[in-house]
Amino acid sequence: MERLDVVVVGAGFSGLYLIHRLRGAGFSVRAIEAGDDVGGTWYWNRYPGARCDVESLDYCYAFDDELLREWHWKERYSTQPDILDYLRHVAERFDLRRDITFNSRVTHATWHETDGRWQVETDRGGTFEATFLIMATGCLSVPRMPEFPDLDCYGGRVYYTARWPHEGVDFAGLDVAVIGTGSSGIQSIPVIARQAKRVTVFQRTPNFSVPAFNAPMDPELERDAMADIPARRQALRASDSGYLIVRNPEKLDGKPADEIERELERRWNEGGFNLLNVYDGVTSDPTTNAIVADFIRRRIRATVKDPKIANKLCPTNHPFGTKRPCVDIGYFETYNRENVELVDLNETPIENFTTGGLRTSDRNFDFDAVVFATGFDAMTGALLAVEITGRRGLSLRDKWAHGPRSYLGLMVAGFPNLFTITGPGSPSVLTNMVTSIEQHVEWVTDCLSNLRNRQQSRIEATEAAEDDWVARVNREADETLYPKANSWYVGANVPGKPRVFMPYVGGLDVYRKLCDEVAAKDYEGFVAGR
Ligand code: NA7
Repeated sequence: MERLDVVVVGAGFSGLYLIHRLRGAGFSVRAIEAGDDVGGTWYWNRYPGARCDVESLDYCYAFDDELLREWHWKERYSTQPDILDYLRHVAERFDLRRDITFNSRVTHATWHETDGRWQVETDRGGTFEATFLIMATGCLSVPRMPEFPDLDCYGGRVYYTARWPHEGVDFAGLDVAVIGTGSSGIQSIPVIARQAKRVTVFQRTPNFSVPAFNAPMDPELERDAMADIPARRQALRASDSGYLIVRNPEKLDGKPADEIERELERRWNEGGFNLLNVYDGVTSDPTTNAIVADFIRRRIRATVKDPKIANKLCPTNHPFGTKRPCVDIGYFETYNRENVELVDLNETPIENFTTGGLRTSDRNFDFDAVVFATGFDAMTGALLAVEITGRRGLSLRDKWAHGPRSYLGLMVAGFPNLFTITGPGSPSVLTNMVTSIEQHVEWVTDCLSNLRNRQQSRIEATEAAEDDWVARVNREADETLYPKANSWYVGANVPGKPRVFMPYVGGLDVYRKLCDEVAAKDYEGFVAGR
């Protein structure tokens, strides 16, 4: 058994930075990773067209000047292989692999009160003991594989976007079905359609998607971005989203319609999440939201030639932005191809799979392969996949039976010395994940150093602080349009999951300040001791 100061679960963006930072602060640390390499999300999601929806210059670590300077992104929005290469480079550059145990999935983590230590067990029989346990397991890492009747009878090939074969898939000459039109479906469908003989897309909910206007990295843009790295880092850290998109603070009330249209047009042409920031109140004011949503629907109708198909592709059952908007490359254009068919599952639901394909309420479909792009058990899935047992035998699963509860999305009352990186209750998925991860990793490392300086080795959130924080997370979410959508933000995509809005909506800038104030007030809301 290995005894450590800290065990980290996961070796993606969070785990890698934790190893580097904790090691630098003088702690012994080991990360345990299920995959056979680093990368987390970017290790697993290898489907065709997989790409980040945050611009490359923002979607990378900002903690090290040299790292920023030496790495050159190839495109405005990076592909999965490029991000994986980057993370491998980071692992080499900071010599991180020697502190990672690969091919091992953590199954159990148990707090032993008498020794004040976590015991961590893996599916490979490994056992580790550590004073602190840090879950760096990612927000979207447990894929959801819906149970369709008779799926096991289907004789063709079955693929999941989040568990794509490492050797890739050649769809040439094949009839392919795709189920799911979230980000993974929207990114992969255009690529698969260019390769396959036929593609049938089974859509349950149409999504808002905005073109990426992806392009090779503009060297001038890159030069400008790197000209003053400390200022850039400062700007990222001061931003509410963790990326450097210019947010328009103006409201659209009272503005002439033609001016609004021009602004929407301009933001659309900038690509990606720019449209989300077109005016103040897109995700909180129903009128503003409706105007932006209508603009996108008009764009869909202008792109898709068949008006009936365009209509089916227009999202109407949730406000824009309340499900994470997709950023695409030629998604809606794909439906103008002869070899692509769209099936609206609201009109004709799937009844069951057959040996050759599936049957909806009105037709049989035969295909050689099916691709499930059906999402994740988001935010809590990976934490609850480990049997975590805290003080007095309390299991995290029981504690969260009615939804996740935490203080600042960082710690859970009843679970001493357990930290969650970008856990539920923190801004996480509403922001650039890398900026949020850096904030959490730095806060947690500082907290552990602080405890050590005071000869303390134990910290836990109080129930009262947790109750206040949960109330605040809910209250602020209720002031927005987010809870109106059946999104994975509220767990609506997983049958039986409690409906709770999980991320903190108040902005990364506000949140960072709160975390810093808590630390400055001697870790207010936490109890520390020996
Ligand atoms: P998402 O966004 O959760 O999308 C999953 C899609 O799969 C979505 O269209 C779902 O429809 C659909 N789905 C799920 N279950 C079914 C069943 N049973 N039948 C038909 N359709 C189904 O996951 P992604 O992987 O695309 O993206 C996740 C995040 O990764 C994304 O937001 C970015 O942050 C990156 P629904 O909407 O539930 O009706």
